[in-house]
Parts: sequence; structure tokens; C-alpha cells
Amino acid sequence: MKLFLICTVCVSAGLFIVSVKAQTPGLIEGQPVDKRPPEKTDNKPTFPEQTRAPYHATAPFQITTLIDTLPAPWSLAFLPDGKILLTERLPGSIRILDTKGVLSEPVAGVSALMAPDAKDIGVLDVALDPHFATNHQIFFTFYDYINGTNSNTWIARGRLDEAKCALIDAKVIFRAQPAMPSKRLGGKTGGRIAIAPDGTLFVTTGDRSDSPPWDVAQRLDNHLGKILHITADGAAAPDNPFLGKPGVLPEIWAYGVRSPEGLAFDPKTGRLWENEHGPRGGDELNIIGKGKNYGWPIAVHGIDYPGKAIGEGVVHKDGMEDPVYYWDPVIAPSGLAFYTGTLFPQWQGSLFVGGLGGRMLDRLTIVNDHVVAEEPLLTELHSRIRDVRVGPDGAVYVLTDSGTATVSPNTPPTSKLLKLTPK
Ligand SMILES: [Ca+2]
Repeated sequence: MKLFLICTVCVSAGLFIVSVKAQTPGLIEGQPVDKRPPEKTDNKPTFPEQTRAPYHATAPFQITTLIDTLPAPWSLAFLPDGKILLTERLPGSIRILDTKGVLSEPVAGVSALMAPDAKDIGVLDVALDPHFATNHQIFFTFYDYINGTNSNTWIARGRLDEAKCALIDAKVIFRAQPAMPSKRLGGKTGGRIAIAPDGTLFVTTGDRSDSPPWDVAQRLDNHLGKILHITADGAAAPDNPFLGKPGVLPEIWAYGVRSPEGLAFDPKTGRLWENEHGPRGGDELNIIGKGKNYGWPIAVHGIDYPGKAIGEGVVHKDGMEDPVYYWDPVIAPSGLAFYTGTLFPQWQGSLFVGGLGGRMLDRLTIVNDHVVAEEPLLTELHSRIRDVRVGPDGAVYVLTDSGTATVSPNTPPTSKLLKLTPK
């Protein structure tokens, strides 16, 4: 077990640069990353590449810390001028990080979207309109309280005025229904956005359910546990699968998901990929198809967190989609990004998955829609990874999330934005 780690300090910019050899200590080339027994003792893959892909080490890289004082960041987006939009789940805001590493005040106009009786707003994902260069429009997801206690995931848009650090004409374009009471306002919210080439939005929603029966994800009369597909105005997209069906909400594109926090198009195939927090032993990676059912809580890898079987305890059911890949034990996946740059030729075809509970950035090698290799990165940081994105410069950007518990006057926020470049 060797850890190759060199620390240097870049004095001029006040940034820490850590050089890391890409080989992760304790892992053996060609062997599965996780050798612990499955949580569900009879948990078996339905095809050979569905779990425990062989470890494969690739490119050495270095890490630059761009900022290390974020409270609870959730997502980021790259502006054409090199600045970066950062969202904060707590306290809910959008800020702009400039190229010198200076973080702006919260963008004005975001908190104005809060319901009158809400005390907090939690901002989740942010995405630029494909025509941002001319219309300056951004989309973002958030939650707040409706009627004091109920919440769900809402989608808003507005025009970003960078000079004024303000959002102009901000408005909510879609409210997922129903708003649910929850002990944990920020739990199982979904909220990840992927914008299709035609400008329509795909958005994830979690099932918001703390305990069984979890039946909402299989019912089509609500937006919980779904992949939604809407226009830039918040209407159901015109090619949605259930339009005009009585009792079915027209914004639904796919259903039967649990707590999806990653969504990204594969630029090579155009297919939409999703990851989700599953039950104990059942985190999933899925390819999302029109009108498809992803099984929660009927066909499930893993068991309930207290240890019981879920439903009939089956991992496959006809008419439901099997995950492309599952993690058992779980990594608590968040953020999803295909590598599209040229800085790392070895990472072409890779899919990056943030691991919150797994405290690593998982790099998966994808061939013909299957996971053929796995490489956990950044394990030496022991940080929860909330989001991962590939920048226009080909670098990989990673948001750590030290969690809400650290946000207090006595405990300064320590979440980071990291930039990975070749060594
Ligand atoms: Ca599933």
C-alpha cells in the first residue's frame, strides 16, 4: 500500500497544488475495486459487467484547489468568459467564481423566488441555455417550503447579468407535484438538469419518501421518483410518452427511480445516463429511455437500510429496466460527466461519478454502453464528492461537499472546487 503524494504551494495565486500519482493504493490491476461481501447476500448481476468492474489505473494528474471555503455546494456551470457559476444548497444561492479565484456575493434575484412563508431556499443544479451567448439565460433547480412544511423540486430560469451580479426576470417555470412534508427538506430531491440539443430540459426528481411503501415512483399521477422532460417554458415536451393519457402527468419521460443525483448525455451516442442513490447495496447507473420503468421499489439490487428485503426481493422484473451498473456496497453517487476533452487522452470514453458516501471520484470506462473498468480517484482526500464536470479547457472539475453539519459560525465551511489537470 503506497500513497504517492507531493504537496507544494503556489504562492502567487494562493492556491494549493497537490500532485498525485494516479494509482490508488491497495487496489490490484484487473481485480474488482470492492471486495466486501454484497449487502443483499443473494445479490447477483443479471449480466457479467453489471457490477464490480476490474480496476484499471490510468493517467497521473495534479489537483488545483480553486476555492476551499464553500458551505454546501451542489453544482457548477462554465460561463463563456472563463468564470464559473456555483450553486450552494445551503444557504441557497448562486455565486460567480472569477478567473482569479474570487467568489462573488450571491446573485441577486434568486432568493426572491422563495414562497412568502419559506425561511430557506436550497439551490441544486444550474445549467446554461444552449443560446446563453446571446440570451444569457440560465436554468436552475431549487426547493423551499410551500405552506410552511411541504416542499418538492422546482425549476426556474432567468437572465444572468454578470456585471450587476443579478438574475433578471427570474421566474419558476415548473413545480414538481405534489409538495410533500418531509423531515429532511433536502432529502431525495433529485434536481439534476441535462439540456438536450433541442433546448428541452430533462430533470430528475427523487421519491421524497423516508419510509415504505415508496409506491409513488411507480405511480404516474405524480412527479416523484421520475425523469421529467419539459420545454424551456416549463410545459411538457411535445414528444413525451404519456401525453393525453388520463391520470398521467404529461411531463413524465421515465419513472421508477429512487434518488437520482446525476444526469448526463453521452456525447458519442446521444443517450441519456442517470445515477441514483439506491437502497443498501443498490446504487445504480442507468441509461434512460422514453417511457421506461426503472424498477424502484419492485426490481431492486440491495436491501432496505434496516436490513429487510424490499418487496419480493427480486433484482429483475420483465417490463422493467435493469441498471447498466450497480454499486454494492453503495457509494452514494452524485454528479455525472462524460469526459469530452483532449487534455486526458486516456480518459476518452470515461464516465465520472461523484461518490458522497464513497468519498471518491469514480472513473468508469464505458465500451458499448457497458462498464468495463473502474478507477476510484481522489480517495486520499476522504472527501464527499458532490458534482463533477468537464470544463471547456478539458480539465475535470470536482466539487466536494463537507455537508450541512459543518455550517455554523463556529465551524467555517470547507467544501472545495478542485481542478484536475495532467501531471
Ligand atoms: Ca432501478
